[in-house]
Amino acid sequence: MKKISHYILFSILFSLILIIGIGNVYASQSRVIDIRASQFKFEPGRIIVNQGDTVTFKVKTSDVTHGFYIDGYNVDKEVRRGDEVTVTIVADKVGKFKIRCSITCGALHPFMIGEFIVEQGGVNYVFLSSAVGIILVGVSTLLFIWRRDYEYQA
Ligand SMILES: [Cu+2]
Repeated sequence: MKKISHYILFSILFSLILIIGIGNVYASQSRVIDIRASQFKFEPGRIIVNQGDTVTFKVKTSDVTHGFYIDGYNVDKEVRRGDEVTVTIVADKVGKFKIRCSITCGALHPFMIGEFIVEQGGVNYVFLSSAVGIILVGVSTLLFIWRRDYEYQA
């Protein structure tokens, strides 16, 4: 009877860690990225974030009206001179996505392309090590109790 309750206690502890862990193994952060569009480029031309990051783009143009379009992320905004257009997304898809100008802005408009790269999220080592620590403490406590019970029986 006693042993069964230990099992239950340990299972509850373990599933609790799993549930919390699913959301925390990957450390996500908020980023603000300033982008300047001009004929015929985006600066910076390459943006790299981690999966799960909340990314806010602040887009300005330094000459004519451009479009700010990101493949696969359903972003398409018109950016006029003098305006700052803000777009916030959660980078939930891993991969390389093209940033394009979606408004014809001149001869080399089709070549106005940038890259938005979403990398597999970084591992949250603080969380992982504390989870491992809790599991170790739990297991050793159980072993201690089991051994003690066994010795009492003998
Ligand atoms: Cu353009």
